[in-house]
Amino acid sequence: MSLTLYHFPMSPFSRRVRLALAHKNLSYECLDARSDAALLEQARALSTQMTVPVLVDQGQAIADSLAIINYLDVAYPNAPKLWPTAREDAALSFDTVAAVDGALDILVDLGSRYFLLSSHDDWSNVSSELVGRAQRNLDRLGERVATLGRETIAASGWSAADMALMTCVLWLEGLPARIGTLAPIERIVKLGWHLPPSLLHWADAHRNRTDVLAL
Ligand SMILES: N[C@@H](CCC(=O)N[C@@H](CS)C(=O)NCC(=O)O)C(=O)O
Repeated sequence: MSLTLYHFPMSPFSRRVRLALAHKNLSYECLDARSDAALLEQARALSTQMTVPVLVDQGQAIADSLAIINYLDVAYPNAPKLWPTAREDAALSFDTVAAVDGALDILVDLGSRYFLLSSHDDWSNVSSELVGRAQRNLDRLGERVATLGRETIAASGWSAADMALMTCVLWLEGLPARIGTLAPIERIVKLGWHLPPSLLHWADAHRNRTDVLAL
């Protein structure tokens, strides 16, 4: 088996894949594309997504964290499952990840890819509408974990939904302390969203997991 992961150490998308690989007990070569421009070019050349993470398994590249997670469950069926199989668990898990990405994608886009448009007259209307969507997703996730009555999204236990939500909370709560390290971080912090306290409380139950501590 030869697995290679191009990642950014702090990225919530990369971190959820690292948690998934840990859950599957898979060993892999981990290449930090943030620290080495040549590695970033290699990662970008591997797919049309132009984003990190990218996993290479037996010479085949898979881009996008969710595609990678879905792939791992299919390619390594005998390793612990990433997605729950019961219908209600599956519905909650997929919807949770959609809400996580519904928040993260907007905040990353506004703080980085689209930021050059911020001097446009319509920027504040467009960005406040989008940040409103991101906040609705965060609020929905906060309500969900507050009413679940258990520590994991799925009744069957820790799954890819928890990995996505945990890495989202860690990333968002850690942004203020990282201002000054990368330009988009301050812009994202200043967009005007907030993490519902119930999400921080939910994350507290998982902070001391060995795989989370190793992130
Ligand atoms: N949907 C993608 C999003 C990945 C993503 O946005 N990655 C960012 C890092 S957090 C990236 O590669 N940014 C560099 C770029 O877009 O050029 C996934 O889930 O993997």
